[in-house]
Amino acid sequence: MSEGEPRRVLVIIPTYDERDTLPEALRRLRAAVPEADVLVVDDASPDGTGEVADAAAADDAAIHVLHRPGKDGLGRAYVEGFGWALSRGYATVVEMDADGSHRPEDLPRLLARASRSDRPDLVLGSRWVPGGRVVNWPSHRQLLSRGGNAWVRLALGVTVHDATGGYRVFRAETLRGLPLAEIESQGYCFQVDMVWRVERAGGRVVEVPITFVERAEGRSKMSRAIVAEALWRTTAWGVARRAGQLGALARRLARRRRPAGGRR
Ligand SMILES: Nc1nc2c(ncn2[C@@H]2O[C@H](COP(=O)(O)OP(=O)(O)OP(=O)(O)O)[C@@H](O)[C@H]2O)c(=O)[nH]1
Ligand SMILES: [Mg+2]
Repeated sequence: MSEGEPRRVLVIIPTYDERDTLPEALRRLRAAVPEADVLVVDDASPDGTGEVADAAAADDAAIHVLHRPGKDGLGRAYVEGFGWALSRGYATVVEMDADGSHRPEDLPRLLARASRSDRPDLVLGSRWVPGGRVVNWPSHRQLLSRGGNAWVRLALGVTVHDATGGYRVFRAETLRGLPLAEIESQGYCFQVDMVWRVERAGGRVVEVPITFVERAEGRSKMSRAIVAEALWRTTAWGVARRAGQLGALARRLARRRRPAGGRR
């Protein structure tokens, strides 16, 4: 890339206690997509992930680290990372976990899809489209993911099959068009929130099959609280959406009953 040319791709990796997984994720990512820059967003991990990220950044000018003062959820970590990316002129912004579940070797395919001539606003790495796979996931996790996705399609009218996954490619303009500061959702719900916002804004979301691999090291941050958050927020949004649809229907019927141009 020549001086002054806009930087192209930034991969954001949020981390909390990922000291054992981050170095390998960075090594594989830099090998698979050497042209991409990387931003690690660490929430003051007690296990020292922030220092591990700093050491990687000291050795490699393409790696950057954003230190946040404490654990504040995946959603806010991403929103801060998006702001960092947009203020530096990146054209493409990628979300990726540190735990090895998102294979860096799949990223060239996602990026190639993002730059096809139909210019999707958001490309999702998807486990639940033909060709998508999960490896080493117990059946209760598969059930939760499939059930969660079926639920958000029903409740919100989201059209995609993997709205909860966190391996995705945004065009910078897509992010610029969203009210990022308003987003309050945290875990899986954050991922659903983002897809739904892009679809409601009329954006084009496409899915590319990926192989999702259960983490081999470290500890999952998935918790009951995160599942509960996803359930109550999506239910509240679904109810508000149905109420809005009913209100619109009632207004349409009332207009139809009123004689044309007439007054009551
Ligand atoms: N900065 C930051 N990163 C987080 C936070 N919570 C989770 N992460 C990171 O977000 C990514 C996804 O979290 P995981 O623990 O793998 O959770 P998950 O992928 O939803 O659950 P599993 O499928 O069980 O792994 C990982 O890179 C985590 O380290 C947080 O509060 N702040
Ligand atoms: Mg994970």
